Amino acid sequence: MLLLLPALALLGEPTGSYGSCEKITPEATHIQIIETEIVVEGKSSKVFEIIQPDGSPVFYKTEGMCFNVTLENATSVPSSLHWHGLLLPNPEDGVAYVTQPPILPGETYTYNFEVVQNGTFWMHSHFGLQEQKLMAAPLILLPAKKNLTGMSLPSLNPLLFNRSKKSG
Ligand SMILES: [Cu+2]
Repeated sequence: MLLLLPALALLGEPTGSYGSCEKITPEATHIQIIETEIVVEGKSSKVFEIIQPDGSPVFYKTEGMCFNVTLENATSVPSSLHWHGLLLPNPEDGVAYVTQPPILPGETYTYNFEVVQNGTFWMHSHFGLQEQKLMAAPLILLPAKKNLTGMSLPSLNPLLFNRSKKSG
């Protein structure tokens, strides 16, 4: 029992070693989670989707900047998004019932912390089987202070991301 105490003490630890990013900022990237429908081999299935205002399923951020995301739960069920593999203050980790209460339908939650790494990651729900129902998307952290001229971003695997929607 005593061995568990140091681990429990880490929950809710304040930011600190990751630099300062204001919790509420007006220029936050608005990410929405929605319910949608896909058709696979002629059969329709209800799934989730993570979308940005421009319709892109891929979220890009640059190392050294603030993450600064407002997540809107536009589904009919509680949820949250986990930023897989990111080094961040524990309260920003996005795991419902572990580091935060779930975001209820129609509500928003703002995540903000300094991006301290680069590479290819992903974001996904840790709530129930939402991840298995496609509440997941690429999350790419571009390197800071590097000349990216002439560099092309990787194209997405069409098998994963060309969804054929039944409607809308
Ligand atoms: Cu994960």
